[in-house]
Amino acid sequence: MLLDKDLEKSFLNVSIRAALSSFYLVGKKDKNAADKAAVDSMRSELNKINMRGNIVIGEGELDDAPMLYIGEKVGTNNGPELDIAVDPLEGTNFAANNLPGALSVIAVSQKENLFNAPETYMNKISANVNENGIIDLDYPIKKNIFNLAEYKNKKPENLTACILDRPRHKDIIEQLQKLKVKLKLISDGDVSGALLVTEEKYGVDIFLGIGGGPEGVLAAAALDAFNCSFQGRFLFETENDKNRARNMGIKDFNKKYELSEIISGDTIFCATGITSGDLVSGIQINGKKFTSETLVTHKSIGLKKKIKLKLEI
Ligand code: VTB
Repeated sequence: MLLDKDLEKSFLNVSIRAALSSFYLVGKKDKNAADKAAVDSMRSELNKINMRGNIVIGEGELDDAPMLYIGEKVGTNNGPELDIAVDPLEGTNFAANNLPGALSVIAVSQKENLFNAPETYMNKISANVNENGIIDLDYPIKKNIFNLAEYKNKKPENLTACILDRPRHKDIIEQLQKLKVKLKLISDGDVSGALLVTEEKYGVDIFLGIGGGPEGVLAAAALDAFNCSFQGRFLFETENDKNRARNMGIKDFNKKYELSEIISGDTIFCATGITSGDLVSGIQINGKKFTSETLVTHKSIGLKKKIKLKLEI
């Protein structure tokens, strides 16, 4: 079974409405309020769709998140069985501080085709490469850069690497500097960071480093439609992390996940801009109408484009 065009329109609407709701809280210095607005709206729009939806990645576990928690059932309980991953507000700091890059993100697959990711860190790597063995999480940085340079027919100093600006990345950043690779250091928003490898115009050749696991799975859904490569390895630091992983059926805590193990089958991915960023423009309000821009991918029909819409508020 494939995901039909109507579902694509429905999820596009979900993503746009969540972005609009959050937009009203942009620059109000209140991350939680901006997040809650996106969550409430996303949940209420999801519940209008004819489907039996299961949240596999959401706001957290039931104890911590009253809405869009992992395992929550959404939709009219009538229609296809779908797995849904959401990040209603990716980049809460961006929204609270009115900075570029806040997004509403959703990814959908048929039941049991989307990895149920624990709320832990993930070591990730992505690039616009569709051959095995060019980039790999287990290669030293130098090997990844040299392989990618050869593959792209560029010199290492003409490659750009995107990475979250965190003390934990000090060593990787120093190695990249030694190789004279150009850096794009991002303060948050690694869904967008990982997706900047998809097209030359963004000027990013490789994304790497440790960020959120759920964000890794969301990015993987879009990277799959772009035929890019992605690998991720969860990092389970505490006993609590390990117990949660065990409960989710993860046996090998050190496993390196390939893209095909994270997402398979048909998928729809939507990322709507709340504030304008590298990937998409933010919401603009003009009287009773607003304009939104969404990156939409739909794997089975090869759709990967930005959709700009002017709609009634
Ligand atoms: C990233 C980024 C998010 O968390 O996953 C990051 O995409 C990782 O966590 O926007 P740390 O901030 O602890 O490094 C965010 O920055 C916030 O969820």
